Amino acid sequence: MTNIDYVKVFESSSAFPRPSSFCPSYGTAGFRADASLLLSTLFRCGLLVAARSLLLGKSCGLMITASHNQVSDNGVKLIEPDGSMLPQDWEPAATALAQCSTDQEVVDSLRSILTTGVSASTLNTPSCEGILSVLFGYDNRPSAPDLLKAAVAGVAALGVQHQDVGFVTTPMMHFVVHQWNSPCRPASTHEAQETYFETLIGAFEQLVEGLPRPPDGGQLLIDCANGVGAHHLVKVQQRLWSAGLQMVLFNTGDGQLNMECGADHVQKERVAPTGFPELKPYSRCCSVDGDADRLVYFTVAGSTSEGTTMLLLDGDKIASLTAAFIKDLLKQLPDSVGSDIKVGVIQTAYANGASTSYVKEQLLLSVECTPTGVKYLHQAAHSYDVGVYWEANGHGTVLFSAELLRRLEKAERVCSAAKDLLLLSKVINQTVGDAFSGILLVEAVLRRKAWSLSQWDGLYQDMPSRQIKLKVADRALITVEDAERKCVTPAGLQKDIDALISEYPAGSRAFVRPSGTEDAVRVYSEAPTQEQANDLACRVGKAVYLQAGGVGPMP
Ligand code: G16
Repeated sequence: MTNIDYVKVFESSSAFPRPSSFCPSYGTAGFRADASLLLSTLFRCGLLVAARSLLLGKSCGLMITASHNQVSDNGVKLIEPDGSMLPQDWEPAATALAQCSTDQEVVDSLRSILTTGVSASTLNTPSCEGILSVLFGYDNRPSAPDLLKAAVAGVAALGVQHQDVGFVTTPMMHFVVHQWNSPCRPASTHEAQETYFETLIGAFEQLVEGLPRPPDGGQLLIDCANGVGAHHLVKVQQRLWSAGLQMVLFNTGDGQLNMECGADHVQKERVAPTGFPELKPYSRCCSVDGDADRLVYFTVAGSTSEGTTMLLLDGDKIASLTAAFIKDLLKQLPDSVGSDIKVGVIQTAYANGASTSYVKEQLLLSVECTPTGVKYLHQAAHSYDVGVYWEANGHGTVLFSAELLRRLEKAERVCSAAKDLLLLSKVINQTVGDAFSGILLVEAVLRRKAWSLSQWDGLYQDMPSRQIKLKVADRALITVEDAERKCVTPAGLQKDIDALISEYPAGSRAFVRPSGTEDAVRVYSEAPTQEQANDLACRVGKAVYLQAGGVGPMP
């Protein structure tokens, strides 16, 4: 890599100094912080993604978003040429570059990435300057334009071109980057976006072709979190209405992004989002997050004297519905195609215990548990022919192996189940978790099974659970192991958590972990009754507060 102009890198870097009190780290899904702190991080991510593109000889992507976080935050997600996330072995290099204190350190850190590399396998790949570019996408946060300029400056400092994809959801961006690097590269990123909708909607239309509309007329009330999803959903409303799906959009941008709305709010608080009409029992509703990569469904059950009961159909329920449907289809394949197909369901510690039991005991499928972060689940899903992964918060997808797709293609003319599985692999975004893809998937499966929301909800009954978050002075002091189910430091905290759990009935559990997207520590609990789950979460939260330097209100 001899043709890098490091003087230019040094000079460009000087326009984006790192605030001295800000020490960014690559977190659960990239970098995330208050937007006012992020100009240097975006410039350096521009350098990094351009360097990665040069090393791979392909176009990488950079999405400016802080997803479910409050509107004053922003962040960056880095995308590989195949549409996947930045490989984990690059994360330390990303953090080191983002934390450099001087422009010379930035140059040295970049030089180290480009010359010694962080992975030997990437070093020998020739560069293809001139024919590759970095693709940029962003959500509708007001800080996006300035951060985009910083990222563009980083890419330009390495002499790499860029393409502005514009307002996109994160999953659209992953799909577009994948398309851009495919043998049939689209003429423009706009065309790649059209291919995205055509692929997903075209497959949905075929899956539901000839089936009657649901008894409720196919109406789905969608909370768009005042995020970028609304911008695109509105464009496909008419076409989907013709296919029997009537999307009624709320929180399309008049209110504040993610404020008392969005998938994270609905899932954590178990309430309907603000801006929603009064719900009729079992009316179909769903909520996506700010960059539309998460999806949860919800509804209300019949009214009681105390009001209606909120029913949440979260990522675990979506995974269970999907895994059950896929399993049924696989059973219909002839032995020559499908006798040895390995199916796995990947979850995190947040998965409701009842969902894990349902998948293991009713569906008889294997379950794996990884740390939080779709980057871990996605990687684990790759070791199956069909890897179904979802986090309880609604982030997930299903990966089909290339070998299985080849077998299904051979069989599709003679076997309708093979054709259906192929259509599912198109409805389901293969690059990353995707709320729009999730809606089409859920709606198609419910229609195929002629199921109501209540029947779907009846797959299993959730264990009562509670999630809270609290602040500590330095959340890095809390370290965890065993897929985040055990706390290692502060020493003694896990012993206290175990002692608290032992005071609740068998089957109760709780854990603590530092968030990788917010300045917060998360506590999760499950117990036989809601009161017990609330109580356990609160008491574990107090123990964390006392032992890990809590600040602000004690839980
Ligand atoms: C991101 C990740 C998810 C993760 C979530 C919360 O989601 O992609 O895998 O579950 O953050 O992470 P944490 O608990 O570490 O804050 P999103 O939708 O915010 O990009």
